[in-house]
Amino acid sequence: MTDMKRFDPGAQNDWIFDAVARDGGAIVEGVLNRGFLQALRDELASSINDAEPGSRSGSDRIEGFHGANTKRICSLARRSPAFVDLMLHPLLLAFADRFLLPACRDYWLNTGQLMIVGPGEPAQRLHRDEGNWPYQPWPGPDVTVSSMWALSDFSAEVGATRVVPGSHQWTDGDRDADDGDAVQAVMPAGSVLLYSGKVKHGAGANRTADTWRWGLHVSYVVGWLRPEENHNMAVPIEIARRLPERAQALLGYTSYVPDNGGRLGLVEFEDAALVTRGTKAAGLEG
Ligand SMILES: O=C(O)CCC(=O)C(=O)O
Repeated sequence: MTDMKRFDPGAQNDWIFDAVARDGGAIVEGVLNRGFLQALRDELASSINDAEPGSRSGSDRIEGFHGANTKRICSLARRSPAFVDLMLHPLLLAFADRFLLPACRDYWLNTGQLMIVGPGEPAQRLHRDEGNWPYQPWPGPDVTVSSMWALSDFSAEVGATRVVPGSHQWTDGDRDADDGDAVQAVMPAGSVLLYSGKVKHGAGANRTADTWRWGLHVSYVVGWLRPEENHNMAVPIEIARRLPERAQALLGYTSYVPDNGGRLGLVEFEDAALVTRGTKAAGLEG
C-alpha cells in the first residue's frame, strides 16, 4: 500500500502539494518549534483542563464520532494568539490557495479544533471532511482542505491520524473504506499532515494506558459555503478587531464577493469589513 510522502520544512510547497493532489495527504515534519508548541499548550491549558472528554450532542452518531475519551476544544482564535498565528501560517495559506482558489475568490477558516485523544479510545470512523456539506462536487473541485498538527508525538499506538491514500480520487463517493486500506500519519511533535477534504481519514485508536494524543485540526472552506464553526459567535467582534485583517477575513468579519456578481455575508447591504473596522455602524440599532 502507498504510504504518504514526507517532507522537511525546506521542501518547495509545490512538491508537498503535488503529493497531496496525488495521494490525498502528505506530511511535513518539524514545522513548529518547541517554543511555539509550548505557547499553544500554555495558552490553551485552562480550556483543556476544564474540558470533559466526550461530547453531549444527544446524537449517538455524533457522540461516537467525537469519541467518549477525546477532548475537543474550539473557539481557538478567541483563546490563543498562537492559534491566530497558526491559522495564518504561510504553509497553510499557500495550501488553501492552491486547492481552494480554483473554486472561489477567497476562503474562510472552517474550524480550528484541538482533538486530544485519550487512552483506550477506539479508532474513529473513516470519513471525508467534505461530507459536512450536502451536494459535494463529486468528482469536482476541492471545497475544503484540512491539516492536522501534532502537538505531541503521533505514534501508531497513541492514535496517529489514519488516511486512505488515493481515496480522494474514488469515483464512487459512497464507497466505504476498509480499515486495512489506511496508513497512519506517524510524525514527531511540531509536524503537520496536510490532506484533501475528499480523502477518507479518521483518528487512530489510542492503545496506550496513560498517554494523550494532542492534535490540532485547522481547516479551510470556500467562502461561499458555511463553515463548521460559527466564528462570529465564537470570536466576538471586540476581539476580532484586534486581529490582523487577514485573520478577520478568515473568521468571516468581511463579506464575500463571488465572480457571478452576487455578494454574500453583507451587513445592511455593505461589506461586513466596514463594520469590523468601525467605519460603519452595524445598522442594527433601530
Ligand atoms: O483526530 C484525528 O486524527 C482526526 C479527527 C477527524 O478527522 C475529525 O474529527 O473530523
